[in-house]
Amino acid sequence: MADTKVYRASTTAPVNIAVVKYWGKRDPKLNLPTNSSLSVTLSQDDLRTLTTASCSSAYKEDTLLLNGSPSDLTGARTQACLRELRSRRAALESNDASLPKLSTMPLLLVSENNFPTAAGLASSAAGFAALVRATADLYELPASPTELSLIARQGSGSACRSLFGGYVAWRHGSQADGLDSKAVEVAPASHWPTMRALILVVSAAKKGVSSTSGMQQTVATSGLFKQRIADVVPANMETMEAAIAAKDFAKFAEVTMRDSNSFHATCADTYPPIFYMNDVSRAAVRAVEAINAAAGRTVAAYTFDAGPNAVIYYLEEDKETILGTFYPLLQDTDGWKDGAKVFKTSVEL
Ligand code: 2P0
Repeated sequence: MADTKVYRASTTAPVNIAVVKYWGKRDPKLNLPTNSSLSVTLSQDDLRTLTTASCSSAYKEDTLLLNGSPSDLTGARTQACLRELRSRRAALESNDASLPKLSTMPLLLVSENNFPTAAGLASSAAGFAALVRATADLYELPASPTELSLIARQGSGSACRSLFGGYVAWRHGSQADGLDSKAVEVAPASHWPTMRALILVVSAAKKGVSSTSGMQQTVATSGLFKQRIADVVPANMETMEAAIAAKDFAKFAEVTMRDSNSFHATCADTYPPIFYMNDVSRAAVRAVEAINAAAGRTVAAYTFDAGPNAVIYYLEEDKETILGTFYPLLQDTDGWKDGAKVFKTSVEL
């Protein structure tokens, strides 16, 4: 009798926010970056993607349901991930004839975020990390998070960093085949468990210039970008790793803010220029500067990705100061419900 059983595995993957930013590809096809990057993984209690991967010979074709809606699975990036996962499963099957032939069965991937889609938070990192790990679990692949990061990277660069909790580096690597362009844990969340992040959702609008095309334009046209890659990022990576090792918040904060500023400066230096931050983003920068000046020490650090939303890092011991400043400010912004507007979160264990 034909095997029509449904095989299934579920997993979750967290969102990560870079403190040294990935921006630029040296190989767009393999999704290899021009520079290393480093991120903090946020708690899954607040922000995560849950993905169930299943396969069955009773299914008709590969299908992806994203937050309840059918989504495109035919993109080159998704296909690269699925091809790699299937070929690893096929290798296991060819070594052990007793294994069911899952690699030839159509897949159903059901993916959901626990944060409002309308919040405009980048979800491709958690999305691809969850897709890759759920399918790897379904296929019972003996792969470490770093090995899976090589696959998730091909879905979306930042996704490779969402396979770990805590503090994570994506080493840019130098090989043409990309096999050394992978994520590694710099420190577990337990190393510095008082780290917190506040996400200020400034706008839920879809960004004007996608990260993928924006970074290509920057690589092609920005002179400042060359300096960022040659000098700024290598120095920031080194200082950031030392700051994390020493749990030196002032240093961590300074590099975080400087690196965000450097990234947005290269965006402005792109021709034509790319602007992700808006007036509200800039007000958040000023608010952080004011909090730090009033405290007489660094208690908060801002960072912005390819959009206007601010992420503020701070330590638990300073929460009264940070929340006291930002909550009232946010409550004045009309049209926003609290839950979709601000997320207070910790670092993922
Ligand atoms: C980062 N960003 O390091 C940087 C900071 C945005 C600004 O990674 O083309 O969606 O899919 O590899 O990963 C956004 O870029 O780009 C990103 P692709 P991705 O988090």
